[in-house]
Amino acid sequence: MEKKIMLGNEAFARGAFEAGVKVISSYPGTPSTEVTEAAAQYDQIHVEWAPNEKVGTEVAVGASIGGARALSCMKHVGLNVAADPFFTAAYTGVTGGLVLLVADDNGCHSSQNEQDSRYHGRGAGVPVLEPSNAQECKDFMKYAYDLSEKYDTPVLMRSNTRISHSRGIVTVEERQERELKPYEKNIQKYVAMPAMAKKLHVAQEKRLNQIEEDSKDFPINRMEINDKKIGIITSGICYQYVKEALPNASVLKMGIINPLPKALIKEFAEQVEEVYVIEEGNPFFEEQIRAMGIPAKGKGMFTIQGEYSANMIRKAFTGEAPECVPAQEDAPGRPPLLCAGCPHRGLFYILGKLKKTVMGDIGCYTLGALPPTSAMDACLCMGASITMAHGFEKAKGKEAARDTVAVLGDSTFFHSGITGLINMNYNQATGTVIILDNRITGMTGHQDNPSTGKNAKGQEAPAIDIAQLCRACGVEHIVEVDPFDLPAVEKAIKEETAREELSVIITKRPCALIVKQPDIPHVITDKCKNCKMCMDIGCPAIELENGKPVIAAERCVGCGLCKRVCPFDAIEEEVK
Ligand SMILES: Cc1ncc(C[n+]2csc(CCOP(=O)(O)OP(=O)(O)O)c2C)c(N)n1
Repeated sequence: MEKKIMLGNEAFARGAFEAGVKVISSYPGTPSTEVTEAAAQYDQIHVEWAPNEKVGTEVAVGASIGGARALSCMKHVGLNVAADPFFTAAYTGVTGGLVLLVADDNGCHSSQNEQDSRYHGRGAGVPVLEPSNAQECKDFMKYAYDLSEKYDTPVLMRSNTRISHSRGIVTVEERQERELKPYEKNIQKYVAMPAMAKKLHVAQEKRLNQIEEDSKDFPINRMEINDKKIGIITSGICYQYVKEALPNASVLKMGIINPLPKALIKEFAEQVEEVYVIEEGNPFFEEQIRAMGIPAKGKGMFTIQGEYSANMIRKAFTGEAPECVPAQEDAPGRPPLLCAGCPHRGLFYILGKLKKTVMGDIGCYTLGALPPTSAMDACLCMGASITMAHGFEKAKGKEAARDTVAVLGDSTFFHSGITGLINMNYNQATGTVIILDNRITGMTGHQDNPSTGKNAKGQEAPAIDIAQLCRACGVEHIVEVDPFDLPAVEKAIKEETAREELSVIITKRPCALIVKQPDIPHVITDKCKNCKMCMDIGCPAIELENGKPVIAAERCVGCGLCKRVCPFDAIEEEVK
């Protein structure tokens, strides 16, 4: 058997491959994205990017009804978007095995919150599995499909940033090809209307109870009895921290985390003197274990915030922790910035200059909120820019809201912006929506989307024309501009926000990382009056040297935006 070093997410994909999965439909979201990207390398699997997580989940449900093993992957907040099909699929159950993979982000490395998906699994009443290393990512995936088919239920596979993004040695095996399970019409099972749903709910509760009872024998749980003074109940990445910090402690490592393997927990608690629960996030295990009458300690010692570490656990138990090398105190702060050459920069420069109120959204462009452009007022969740701008207008009245615009990216528009735009048209809004079409899903690492002309496997696909789509949503006034053509951007914003009707501005320029600029760096000449206007665009290639701006040639991609904002023609292309 071959061994490979794999990222947790690659191992999940390998597990799906070996389990004979046929259909994967996902929406990107850090830290889950690479599962779908890695799976797209396998010819035997149909892999697609869906426009959002609800669509991806429903495609997977359809594939499962059709008899195939299916998967949908998403980040934690994506599960909110998919919650509607997810909660009811938990009633209907499956034909082919169905797994939803959700990756949490403890520590908010790349997310707007630290939402704990375990509650969704419990709320929906489905089994939740949580691996603790790359090998388990692969093995648990295969186990999840067996569970799904055995108990007729979707399974939630829970990961997080550390599990998804760390590498480990994985033993790979052959794919087990699976015949499609025959489709049989069964409206009692698949038509979730009230009369059926009541019965389905009863069946769902029964199977969950059965899973709980059987879970004491699941090989994915492990009891390690060592020193009996300290007994730790844990799962996932925290297991690794515990083993490093307290190698002599007794540990119950749970692989299934909903329903909790209660019989094992009881058996473990009886064997150790003190029970501790170590889990990142909320006291999900602790509260349930305490409700079993076990006086477990947990959040009294540990925070619900951020990520844990071996050091933090060692310190909590022994009062001591090895010295960490402190961060260099005088190291300069490095706030995140739009890339050099990013097309979004031109738009935010003008929005800042015009002092617009900007209802923002999630994508690379959220960085427009930070200095020096400081051109964003709110950012909530994907698609919310359009709907927040609409609510703002309805609250304040059309005149007072005239200086307000919504700003969102192309992928975000497809994800959940379209319905907001339809709502604006239907409810007679007069505002302006700006769609930043950089022809890619930039923030999550360049996934294709319905307007890029390519599918998840990199093959040609139909490309939706965003302007036509907006027109079909009822918008009559649509302007397309190059975001680096600053006078045109300014004109469009002024004219469209002055309008009495709803309008859309589409800024069109590909992401600087997909279309290489000519690569001719710019230089600042003697004509420079040190007005520092070029610093206002926040380009990472422009810095101050002895109080004067200079362009760092190694970072400059030659986009020329600085040249366009310089009032003294002091920026020129470098002649080599
Ligand atoms: C519900 C949800 N799903 C996924 C994500 C992850 N995510 C953040 S922004 C984004 C898309 C960004 O692409 P786009 O709108 O095209 O803007 P760009 O980054 O290219 O500027 C994604 C997928 C998220 N934050 N929330």
